[in-house]
Amino acid sequence: MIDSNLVIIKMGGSVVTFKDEPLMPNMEGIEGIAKVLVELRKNFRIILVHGGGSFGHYWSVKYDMHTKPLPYSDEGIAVVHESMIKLNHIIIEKFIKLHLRPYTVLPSSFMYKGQGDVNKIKELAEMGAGNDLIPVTFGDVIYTTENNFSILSGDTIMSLLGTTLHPRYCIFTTNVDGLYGNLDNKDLVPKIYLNNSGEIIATETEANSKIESSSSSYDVTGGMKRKISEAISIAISGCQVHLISGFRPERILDIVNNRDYVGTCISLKSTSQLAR
Ligand code: ATP
Ligand code: IP8
Repeated sequence: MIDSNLVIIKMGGSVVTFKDEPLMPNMEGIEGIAKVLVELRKNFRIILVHGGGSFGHYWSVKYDMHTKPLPYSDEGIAVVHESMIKLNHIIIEKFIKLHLRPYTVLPSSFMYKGQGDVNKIKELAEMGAGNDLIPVTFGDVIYTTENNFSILSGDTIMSLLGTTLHPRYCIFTTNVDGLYGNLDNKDLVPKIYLNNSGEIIATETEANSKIESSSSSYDVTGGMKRKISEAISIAISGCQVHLISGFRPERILDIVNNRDYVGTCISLKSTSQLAR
């Protein structure tokens, strides 16, 4: 059953940081989204996830955590985790100044042995009900089992939360307008329809359209390719998934108000027919 009052949003690392400049937050990107959340919070409960951008990804590449087999170096684990806490702190501080009421929840508190803990995830949705609080979590390096740690992408967190909590909308923001069928000519794919097995049965304009993807050289968690596969698993569970530019955050309001917007919507064929 869809929780029609809940929206889950990922602030991509490409929005909240300058991905090409190590350890550089993008304060305009953070502020732009915060201002829209002030409006959105009037009518919806929100859970926010943010990515690592030039914080977590920068250090995980430095410590070779994307190429080396486990276990990672202790120093790498400590430094990546600290950098994510630092980025989270920058975001939270800005949110509070802009009159939002964020409440950080470390991903390690709702993960157990590398899997999402359903009860703790449900608690995330509960803690933002009946008050103004917005639970905020983020991609991180987390303990799994047998002395191993693993990088947990914010995109994977989106799919854990989306498939467990069944929000009305799951929205991924990045530094591009949505999914491009062709990265070179920025040919945007506005709609992707899936069958119940998650196979793409049609795009807005043509059946079985081929979607190209590539990932940035220091994206240890797989960039856009990973994002699309997580988005598909959320959409299969019945939730509409939207990919939009985080630099045009007003598009979040267009989505929840059922207005036309620039971006990519991924949904089950049956869900999209019901919703629009
Ligand atoms: P982070 O993982 O740091 O949170 P993010 O969630 O903001 O980052 P990225 O992983 O940087 O997102 O993915 C966005 C990038 O994906 C774009 O900047 C674009 O260059 C790249 N990309 C690769 N293939 C495509 C595609 N087919 N359509 C759109 N963007 C694509
Ligand atoms: O940026 C991974 O989260 P993402 C964060 O959402 C780290 O892929 C620690 C690299």
